Amino acid sequence: MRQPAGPLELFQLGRGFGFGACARGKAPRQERAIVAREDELPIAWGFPKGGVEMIVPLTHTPEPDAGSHELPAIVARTRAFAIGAVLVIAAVSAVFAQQTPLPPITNSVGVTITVDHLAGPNATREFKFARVPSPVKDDAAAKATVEFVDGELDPNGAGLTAFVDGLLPRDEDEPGGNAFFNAGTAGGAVRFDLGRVVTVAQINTYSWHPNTRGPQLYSIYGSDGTGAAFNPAPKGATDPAGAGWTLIASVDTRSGRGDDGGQYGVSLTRAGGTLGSYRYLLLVCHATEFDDDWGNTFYSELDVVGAAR
Ligand SMILES: [Ca+2]
Ligand SMILES: [Ca+2]
Repeated sequence: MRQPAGPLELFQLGRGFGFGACARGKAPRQERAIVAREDELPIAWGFPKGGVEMIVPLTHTPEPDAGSHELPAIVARTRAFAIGAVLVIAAVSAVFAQQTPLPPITNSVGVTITVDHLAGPNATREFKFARVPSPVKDDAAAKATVEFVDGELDPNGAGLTAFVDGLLPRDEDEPGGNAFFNAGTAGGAVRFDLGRVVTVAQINTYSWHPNTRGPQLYSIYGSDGTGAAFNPAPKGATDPAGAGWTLIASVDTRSGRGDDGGQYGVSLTRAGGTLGSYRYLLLVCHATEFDDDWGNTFYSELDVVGAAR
């Protein structure tokens, strides 16, 4: 798709708005416009997937002044929106020009975070990684109760049971095979009640998506739930570490280079020991980016491996 040649303007097209550039076509009663749906805006501005190019019929011969013509019925525009469109696109372009900086990774003492990433044809429904074990059905979280704590779940997902049901998505973009927070939100938190205190040797998390919903960005906490300060549902800015929870690890699998799509397996272990003894786990998930609304990770499974007795 070629770059828009004319001034940026906002059009109303059917059910929604589209941004585009309008340039006069050779026919006196037509205009050529490059438009894209609102959710494709960042792509439309010179990125490969593109918007759609369309010929918009005029109902009268355009005036010499390009800013004075009307496209009734199909196209409604306002100059104020056009200015807004320019500002929005400038901001989006600036974001694309610089990669999202990686936040520092913190984890509780001695916890090793192993990350395996499979891309393209190497990512299969078996979730088979070089180091991280594949997901299993009979782990210590298999019968856990997964409870909503904070945020807004995406109703297009499989719901919270997807974390522990032992089922896996069959391809890289299967909303019904994953749990994830809603589009346009910063993330959220869920609690796993293992039903009893478990000495945890390993926690493994899995995700799969072709772009920015693939990487994992979360902190996970554990608690036995007995402390006087224990808050089972710390929300918002409440630090779980001050509410009876122990930080086990903060995980960030983003590379800082591109969308990082693919399949991820993350394994948390502690050399020579366990991760601790917990009845409850608190998973605090963060969107991987805010360039668009699609940054909340598609989580396919969370496994808890109990220590051998
Ligand atoms: Ca699952
Ligand atoms: Ca499992």
